[in-house]
Amino acid sequence: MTSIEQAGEVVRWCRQLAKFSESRGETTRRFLTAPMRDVHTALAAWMSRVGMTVRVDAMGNIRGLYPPVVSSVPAADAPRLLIGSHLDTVPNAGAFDGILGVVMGVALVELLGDRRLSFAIEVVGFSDEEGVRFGTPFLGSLALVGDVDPSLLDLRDEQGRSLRTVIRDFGLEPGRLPDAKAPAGSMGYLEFHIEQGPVLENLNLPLAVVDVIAGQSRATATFTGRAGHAGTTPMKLRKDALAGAAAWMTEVERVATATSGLVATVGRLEVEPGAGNVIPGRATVWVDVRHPSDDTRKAAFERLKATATEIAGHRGLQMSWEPRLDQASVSMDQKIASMLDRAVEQAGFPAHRMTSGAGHDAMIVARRMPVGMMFLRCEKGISHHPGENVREDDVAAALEAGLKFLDEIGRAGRE
Ligand code: HGY
Ligand code: MN
Ligand code: MN
Repeated sequence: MTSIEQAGEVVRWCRQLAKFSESRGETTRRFLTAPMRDVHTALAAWMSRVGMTVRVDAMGNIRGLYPPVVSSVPAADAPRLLIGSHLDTVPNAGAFDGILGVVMGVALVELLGDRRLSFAIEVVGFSDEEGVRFGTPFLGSLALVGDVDPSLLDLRDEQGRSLRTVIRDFGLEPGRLPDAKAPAGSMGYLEFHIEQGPVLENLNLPLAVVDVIAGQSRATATFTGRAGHAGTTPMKLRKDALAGAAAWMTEVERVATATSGLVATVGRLEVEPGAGNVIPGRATVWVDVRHPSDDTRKAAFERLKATATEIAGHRGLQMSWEPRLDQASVSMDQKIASMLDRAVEQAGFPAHRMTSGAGHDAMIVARRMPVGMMFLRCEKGISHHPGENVREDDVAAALEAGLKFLDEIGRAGRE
């Protein structure tokens, strides 16, 4: 099979797996929901067909282990390269964010044919990177690196079900989470991912090698006032929680626009009681702040928290702030990045380095092993949207570069 033929298969697989969704007619697949089991079943069959042993670990990550041949030790003990990304999606997502990186791993192994490696490959499909169901991202990769704080198991989803219960209801055992850890001494982790932005398309390049993944801070700010009758309450006697939240959201945008390289987003807002003729008594705002420099990000985040307190104070509202993520910016392993540069050039394409504004599982996996990321151009930079799309020739380029990378890291392992 040629890379371009396999690229067609990769795109077909991604579009097929995108149909496994919590809602018909769109792609929404949160952590350990029913469609996640369908994805496991479909991927497990393909993984087995290409010679992998497959398991689903206690956090719901699918793990396909492809043994080396040139090795005197069993596959489980052989040096291991991990290739993966996430299986979960945001609501009404596209067909490539996350899942492309998992499908690429299996497709690469299948492309090896009878070429055998001196190391094992483990393809990992993480169960949760987006953090949509429990409000805390990276649950899958945290399990892989052994950093699942027991308190996480008490997190509750919108239906009030704990993470512990959801894991058990999926047929998995939280007590087995330690078995999810990647073996010490793993050679490294490679994540293929769509760029999710317009840079490669503007440069007319198919691929990029990531050098830094920007850090991110997330929190919820809850403004509490007093619900009241929309028709009988004079404006100056109101304690309108949503009006306060709206004033703050305008500040979030103003601060981000005024700070070079900073992005800040309010992507979710909950208003109570939520009737058009009732003055909102409570408004909860989800904020996401990112910057490649941790100092700049943290300073902006603290400033936005202080502004929320000020605005609430001027309006006679209460404001409670719940931090949800403080993820430092993560540099990719420079040895792996250089191997990826060479692999891209050997595949016939210019090597291009760039920063990732999006967060990825590689940020977490980097705690335990060297990590690298390869970006693929995505059409108009669209992502977190059903319009997400990749070109088959770019996927073929990534497969070619991926095969060259396997040669590179194999040589490095023998030196
Ligand atoms: O939000 C992100 O950066 C990623 O898509 N989870
Ligand atoms: Mn995403
Ligand atoms: Mn992603």
